[in-house]
Amino acid sequence: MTNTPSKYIDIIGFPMDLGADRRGVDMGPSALRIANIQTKLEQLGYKVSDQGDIFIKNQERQTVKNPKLKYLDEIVKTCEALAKRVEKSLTAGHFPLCLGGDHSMAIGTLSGVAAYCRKNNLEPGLIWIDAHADMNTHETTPSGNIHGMPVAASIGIGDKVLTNLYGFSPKIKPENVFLIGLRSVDCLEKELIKKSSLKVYTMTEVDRKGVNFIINKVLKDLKQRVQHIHVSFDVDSIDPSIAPGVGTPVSGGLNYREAHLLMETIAECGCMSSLEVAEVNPIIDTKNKTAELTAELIASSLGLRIL
Ligand SMILES: [Mn+2]
Repeated sequence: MTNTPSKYIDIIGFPMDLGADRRGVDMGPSALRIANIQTKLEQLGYKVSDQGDIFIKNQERQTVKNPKLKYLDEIVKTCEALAKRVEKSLTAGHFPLCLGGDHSMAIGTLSGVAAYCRKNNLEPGLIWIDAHADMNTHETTPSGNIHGMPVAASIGIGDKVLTNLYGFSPKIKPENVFLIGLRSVDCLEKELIKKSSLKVYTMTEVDRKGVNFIINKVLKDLKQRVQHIHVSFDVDSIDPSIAPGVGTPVSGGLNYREAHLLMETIAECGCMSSLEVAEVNPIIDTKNKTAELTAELIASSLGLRIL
């Protein structure tokens, strides 16, 4: 188990909005850079290398071929490029920080993480912080949007083109996946979750048990089972009253302190080996406040403390 995140952080931008079929989230990486993410991390003592964005073709230059898997070809192609970059960063002993982009990016990020883990004989684990379960497949999706499918694809459920992305499947064992913050789950998705061995903490559990209890339990469980913890943070997990600029806002999310406490506790554990943030949408934001909050939360997850 790597006990401290690498001193070297590689920022990888993934300006993807095809998985959400809605413009705006493609500007997420820029919004996070404008919120000074690099400086914030350098102030914590990290050496940060911004590797720029992966090129993704505009929605306007493409057509939907399969309405149940919209923009599949471009998403697969670019997620494979992302996987390659993530794997390379980890192989160099660095910490990849992927800035989205809609959450379809996680199919790529997790492919890179899983490929690195396979080669190094490490078991990967995943903390998925999200208002949604992202457990749809082409058969259950009401929208055809691939950003609702990355958890399913990563545990090997769904269309083969997605599950086998980067050449192997599954990327991660469902029992090593912990979902926190859920409050909007589609009907058929619920059935898939119940049949799976995913560990799920909905907002009801957050209300009852509190973030402190939940994240400590998740980290303790994961540390016993895996050697690489990836955190996938969908900014829509936070309440839209403080994070309005997200792909799919849902009321009843994490409040300001709950979100920070979650990230601060992850930092204290010292066991996170890679991180991605998804779904920042500057077009429906107010003066970039959602990206500002997200940049603060990233800093908290990498060691920023009040004292
Ligand atoms: Mn999501």
